[in-house]
Amino acid sequence: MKCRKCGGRAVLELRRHNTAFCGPDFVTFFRHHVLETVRRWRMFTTDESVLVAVSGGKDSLALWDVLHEGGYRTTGLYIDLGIFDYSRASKARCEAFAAERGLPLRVVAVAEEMGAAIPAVRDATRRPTCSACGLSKRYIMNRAALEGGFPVVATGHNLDDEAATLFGSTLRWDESALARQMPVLGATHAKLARRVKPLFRMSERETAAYAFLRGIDYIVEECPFARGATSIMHKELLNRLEDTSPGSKAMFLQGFLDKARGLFQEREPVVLMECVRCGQTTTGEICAFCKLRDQVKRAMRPTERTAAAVDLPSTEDPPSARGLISDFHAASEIHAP
Ligand code: Q46
Ligand code: ZN
Repeated sequence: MKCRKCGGRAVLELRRHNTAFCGPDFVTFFRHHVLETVRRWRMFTTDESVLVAVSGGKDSLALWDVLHEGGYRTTGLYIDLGIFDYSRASKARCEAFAAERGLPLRVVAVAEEMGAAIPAVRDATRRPTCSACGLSKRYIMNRAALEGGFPVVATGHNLDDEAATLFGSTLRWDESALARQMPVLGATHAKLARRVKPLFRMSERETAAYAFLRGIDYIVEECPFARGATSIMHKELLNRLEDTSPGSKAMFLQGFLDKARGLFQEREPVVLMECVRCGQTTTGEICAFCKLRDQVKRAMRPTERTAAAVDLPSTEDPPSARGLISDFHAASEIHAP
């Protein structure tokens, strides 16, 4: 197998593009596609400061690398969820990445904002862990952007993430979720930062290959609470489809964006107000984050609050966080030169 660009030995075959690349040419190809996506979708310009939400995983660190190398002004944001060893290891990866490149990294702990880390929020509220976690992340991302003067937050959602989300929303015909399925969510209120997903055209496999070839030290393990998530099942189904018909995921997502999303767009006349407690946007009087914080406070006695805030497991440790979403490892996908 030969590299399409230089004719040298290819290390990665991209069946959906019917092509193959050597390492350096794949890196160039990947960067070109991501930066072209940023420009074509008008995500941000080189004059704007971009807050890049990083989790320590391959996607967000690959994104930060591409944007930094592409000449954009970036600052990382790590949200410490307080999920046992997983959070400690992922935070260390983000700090090392930032330090090696001399890039600024902001760290915000959910425990400080909410009064308890994510596992304790789960125990205190019985709300599905990922729902409380997702809500907290969106809230903290937006607030960190506003407070830091960043007009835009970039996240590392890739093609597999977006296609799986679309698949799930379509199965439920969740119209408001379909209306929000966009690589760019504009700032529809003065207190909302723009949210963008520059990797939405790049597959998980391609992103992992980029991170590997760039020598980025990322956390391979997935969050322990990801086990059994419906989105993982949807990803597996789409992977089977992609295996027999390369390009299916991209066609599904791009086809929706081109042809169907407009049908759902007007059906969501959302009026945003400011939360009377924290000033962040909400559709009611008090925002969902403040309500959740109240719930946590009510459910926990003072001693429990102290323990939860310092990330002591309140019931039991979650199952080991080894290779939960997939056993994919970039190294096994790259053919040795
Ligand atoms: S939502 Fe759920 Fe993730 Fe939060 S609790 Fe873990 S798996 S980190 S993307
Ligand atoms: Zn609020």
